[in-house]
Amino acid sequence: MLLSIIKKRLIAVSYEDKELLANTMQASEVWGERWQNNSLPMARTYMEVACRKKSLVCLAADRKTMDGLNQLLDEVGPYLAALKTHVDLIDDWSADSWKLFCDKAKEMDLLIFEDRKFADIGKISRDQMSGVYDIRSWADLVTAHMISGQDIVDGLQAGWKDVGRNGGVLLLAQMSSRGNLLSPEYTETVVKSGSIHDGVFGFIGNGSKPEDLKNLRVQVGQGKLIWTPGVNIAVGDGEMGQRYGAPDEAIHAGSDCIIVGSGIHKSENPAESASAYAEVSWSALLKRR
Ligand code: S5P
Repeated sequence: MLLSIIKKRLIAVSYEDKELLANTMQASEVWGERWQNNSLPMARTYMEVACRKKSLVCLAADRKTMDGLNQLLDEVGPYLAALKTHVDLIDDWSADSWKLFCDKAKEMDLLIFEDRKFADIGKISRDQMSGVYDIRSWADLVTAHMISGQDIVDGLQAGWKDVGRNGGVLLLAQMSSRGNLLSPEYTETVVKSGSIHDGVFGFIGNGSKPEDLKNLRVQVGQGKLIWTPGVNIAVGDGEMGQRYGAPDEAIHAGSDCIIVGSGIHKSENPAESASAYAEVSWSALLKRR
């Protein structure tokens, strides 16, 4: 009994020490091997932002009006490291209102991630970075499927280069949705070619299954980042085939960022929920070190 109390105290002390240490530590110390093995500027920017904000949370801001998006960002921005958008699902989108929204996100020290899930050939993907939404001018990160081959990464990178900006591509290596067609063999192929490509920021892994994530981390190695949707403090099945796993388990399994949507924007108190996800994710990272 006495022994277990002492043991618990020791664990608590060492955790507090780590927390204290983290306040003064550099991102390189907090992220350890991940930092050492990843020199992509955008990946390091993310690791630094996560340390400043003490959060590994990317908000999936799946709201359909500009007012709804702005209100959500005002409430939860301080608890996030990144903001994920689906620019084409907003009913009252305009270039001006979007610019103001992105400026606000930048002021809140957030990476902006357009989850466009590009899948076309390289040159068309490059052109799709411009067009009405002009994604290349405001997004720091985008998602892509590698089903059309690895030229898609060069195409997207060329899109950013066309406007003199840097960005990173997150390749979908796994998905969280029931019945998806991303087989283990497909995952392996995506990771093999994506891991050696400088334009690849990292991979989307399945947050609903920690064992899938562990396998993915082994294949990816220590360098590239893994970001995971399908995460909710209330684990289980979500709407229309979505599945959820626990945020801390995802990070212990090797994820570097939890992508949370409904767990925050559908909560009765989004700020409270965002703060809880930030706390869980940051503590899990400190314990993983
Ligand atoms: O496999 C995936 C990949 C992505 S990027 N499963 C996903 O759910 N996503 C995205 O993450 C999805 O497009 C949505 O914006 C978010 C999850 O939202 P939630 O409400 O289920 O947390």
